[in-house]
Amino acid sequence: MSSKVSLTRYLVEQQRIDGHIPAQLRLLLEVVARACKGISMAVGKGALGDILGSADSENVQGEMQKKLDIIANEVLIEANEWGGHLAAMASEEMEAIYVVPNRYPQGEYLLLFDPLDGSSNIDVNVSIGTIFSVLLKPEGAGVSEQDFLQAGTQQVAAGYCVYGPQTTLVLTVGDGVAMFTLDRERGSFVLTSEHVQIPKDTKEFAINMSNMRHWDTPVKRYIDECLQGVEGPREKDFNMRWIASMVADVHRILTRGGVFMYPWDKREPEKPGKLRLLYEANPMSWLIEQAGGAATNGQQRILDIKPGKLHERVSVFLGAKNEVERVTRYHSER
Ligand code: AHM
Ligand code: MG
Repeated sequence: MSSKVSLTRYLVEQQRIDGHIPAQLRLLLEVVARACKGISMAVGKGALGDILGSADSENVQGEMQKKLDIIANEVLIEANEWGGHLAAMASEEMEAIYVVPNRYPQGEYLLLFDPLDGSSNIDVNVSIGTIFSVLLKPEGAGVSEQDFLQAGTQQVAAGYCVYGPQTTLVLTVGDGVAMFTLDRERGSFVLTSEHVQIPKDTKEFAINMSNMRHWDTPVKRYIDECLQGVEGPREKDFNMRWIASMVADVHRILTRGGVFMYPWDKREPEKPGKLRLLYEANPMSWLIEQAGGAATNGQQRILDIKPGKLHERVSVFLGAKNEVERVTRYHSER
């Protein structure tokens, strides 16, 4: 890989060589990256800025918002609303879609995001991130929530930015997965890995074990077999990691392999899962598939799910292909 390829150059070359990134999409991705730089700066201030703690408000999911949830949401909206590349945005932190105001030109793309994923980790200085997904607005006048209800296979770009010891932007436009590390001195994202691939097998799983007693039988079976180690049917010892930031757990999996699960459980049986389909599961599932992994909800490929509503939730099993296929098979065998 040639040294010091900036995100801008990578996108220009994608546009030029493959022709599958139209100029407006390139602009959109650059703007998202710029917003992520702004969020990274805010995150880095920690207790020195007015960013930690609760905002004393609830989002549409009934979850308490942190100050940084709201700041990150505003940064993304302000960066993206005026460029002319978007028709509307949707966010974990907003009940309704945000239509680009009339004073700005309207573009043909829709941007969805979880502005600050892993909110419970903000105040304790553990990795958090921004997740985003880009769709094309269906033809027709105006824009409505219905326009966002597209299967994950329709995404034209997806990615996340993880704010950890390093700030790393991870992106797919359907041509593999590329990672860009923020060069803090230069203020630009630099390409640091390309054609990322996840091994098909793994000895590392990520799940919140404290929910074990609430899990469904297939999930209990899968984890129980992992825990039996070399003496059990898997005949190998497994390691466990759980960061409680999907962004950071997925980043570890894209970097060194593994499998991530946030299944349906009996705590709130009417909800299909905790994570949101359109701006968490779909972009992550596409990245994982682009890296040779798999992603299902236990029954079907996540990217094939036709969403019924904007903030729809879903069970998530993603990562190493053979492990995801195994736990999915356990769901069909019960
Ligand atoms: P958030 O978007 O409100 O931060 O919630 C999503 C997060 C994921 O990043 C993470 O995998 C999960 O919630 C952790 O949940 P739990 O605290 O139940 O382990
Ligand atoms: Mg989230």
